[in-house]
Amino acid sequence: DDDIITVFTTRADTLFGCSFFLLAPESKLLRGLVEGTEYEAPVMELVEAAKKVTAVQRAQGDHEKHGAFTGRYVVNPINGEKVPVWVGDYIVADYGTGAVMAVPCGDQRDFEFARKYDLPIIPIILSEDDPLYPQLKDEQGRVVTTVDWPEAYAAEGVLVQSGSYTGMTGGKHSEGEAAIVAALEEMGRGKRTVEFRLRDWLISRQRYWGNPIPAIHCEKCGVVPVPEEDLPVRLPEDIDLAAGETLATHAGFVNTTCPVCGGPAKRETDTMDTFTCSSWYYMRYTDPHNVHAPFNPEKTNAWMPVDQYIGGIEHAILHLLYSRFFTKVLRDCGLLDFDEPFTNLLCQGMVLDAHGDVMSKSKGNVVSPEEMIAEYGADAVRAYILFLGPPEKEKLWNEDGLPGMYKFLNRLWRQVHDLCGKAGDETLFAQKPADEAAVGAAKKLIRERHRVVEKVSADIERNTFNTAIAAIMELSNAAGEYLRAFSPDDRAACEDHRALDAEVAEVLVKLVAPFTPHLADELWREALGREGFVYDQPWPEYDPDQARADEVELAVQICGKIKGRVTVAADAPEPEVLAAAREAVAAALEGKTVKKEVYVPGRLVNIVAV
Ligand code: ANZ
Ligand code: ZN
Repeated sequence: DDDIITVFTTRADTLFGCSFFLLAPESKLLRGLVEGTEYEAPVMELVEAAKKVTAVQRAQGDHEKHGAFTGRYVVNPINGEKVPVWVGDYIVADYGTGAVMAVPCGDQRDFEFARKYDLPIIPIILSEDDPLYPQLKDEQGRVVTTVDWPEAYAAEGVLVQSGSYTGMTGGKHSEGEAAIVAALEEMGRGKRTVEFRLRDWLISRQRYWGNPIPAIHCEKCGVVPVPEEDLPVRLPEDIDLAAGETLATHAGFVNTTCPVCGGPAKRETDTMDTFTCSSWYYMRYTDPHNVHAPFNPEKTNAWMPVDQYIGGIEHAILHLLYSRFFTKVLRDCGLLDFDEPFTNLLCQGMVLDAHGDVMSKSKGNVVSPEEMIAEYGADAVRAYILFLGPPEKEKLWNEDGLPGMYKFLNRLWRQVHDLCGKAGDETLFAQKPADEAAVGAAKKLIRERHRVVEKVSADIERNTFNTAIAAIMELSNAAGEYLRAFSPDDRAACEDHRALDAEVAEVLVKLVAPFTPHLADELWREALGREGFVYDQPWPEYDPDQARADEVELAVQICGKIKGRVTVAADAPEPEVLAAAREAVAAALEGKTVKKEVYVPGRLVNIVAV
């Protein structure tokens, strides 16, 4: 007949691999398909059996799949082929359309189903190194309809046995997928869509914390909402939770009067899931003192969405889904003019103990920052934690480097004072006349000042704070060399020096401020003699041209092993660089023939020689 059954698929590229068609046991279509036929009994038996197991359980990968043939066929829109219709108990009725184009070669559940009921498994996507690929790469029709694979084919690859799409890449968002979707849209037999899977959400909880559900139960009037002017309903604070008291046993909370008839009534004592708070709290931050409404949309629209959201991966699924849901509902209500709450998400990795175990109070392996802060200060501890590695990576806690960070910050402190002409007794200066090396140190400091600002700016944007701190250390090293090369008196006597000193001091303080704000503000006022706070200051500028080194040192490798180093002009042409590199390792090359040379500008030259 002419009925059309719609399916939802994320893999339109696999349409040629569809060898059967599945309906959920709850499908309303089933009865009509099998009524009065020999297939009615087995299909209805399966439908009854499926009722005894929840749909969630049935859809789980490890649950044994059950199915029955309906005796009917559908036509595959892409190639006109007849495909048998089965009922399958792992198909979820309320996801997508409750009907699935089964592709056993690409979907593990369909694969297991095909194996169990001996249905064809048609390979339609292969990687080019697959043994079947040479045989099928030009094949437009069907030659292979079953495979000896142990499981469905997870690899991305090239479409085979797929009509005119054969040879295109397959996979999500692939060339083949785009082409097949376009063809279906053209024929009016399919369209792109977005599918959500948000289950019903029971928000009521039987516990004290959580926001009260503003409802009143009256014997006469039933469930009555608390009138708006009586909101919010507040939790009682005189409750003895330790003694086992609950909202339901707290007479002062429970007993109230009915807002409709004025008779005695009882408050709802369930509270709401805490997700009902965490799904929109960030909007409240945009208008925290508002006593009339959750927020003033004007303010919320001005501040939101959140530019950078940070949280543990444990919040990634439900919290983000609910937050988006709340945002979209509020948008649909006309309260918000944006539709995604967060622009960027950073999931920070956990800090584990030295053995790689999660820290927890019950395991007694929690390290407390208080003691470290008491010894080294909050700035050193914060900078050290950020220095441990990229924030999204898991880290093993190790305190050994903390004294090193503390030493670095102390050195930075002295250097900034030195640069400001406030040298203390501990500073080490070479009281010697400026020579070529000293000039080199000054040039290097100027270059580092620009390079490190560029690097730290980019690292902060990428949230790689560890490499930003490492770069500040490099600038500090350059400052150290410079300070050792010129005496304070020489620097004080020269205008150029004074300008450079002041500039580098300011840059160091501003760069380190996000990581060690206390230290930075102290230096800002004490050493630099400025007012206010660093966070009110503009971020330092840099000149990309000055950040480039005029000379670079390259490692010279022979067959991947470093055999020497060579210094060349940063913009030296490749033949010149290669010649210099060969000369630097001439001894090691003796008696060998150079087969190949690879130049990675700014880093290395690798010579393959045998
Ligand atoms: C063909 C196909 C080929 C699929 C392939 C997957 C892999 P997600 O990504 O979770 O949204 N599907 C659709 N509706 C379903 C339902 N009601 N019950 C069970 N499975 C259903 O999953 C989308 C995929 O899940 C869809 O893409 C469909 O199988 C299946 F190599 O279609 B697919
Ligand atoms: Zn009443």
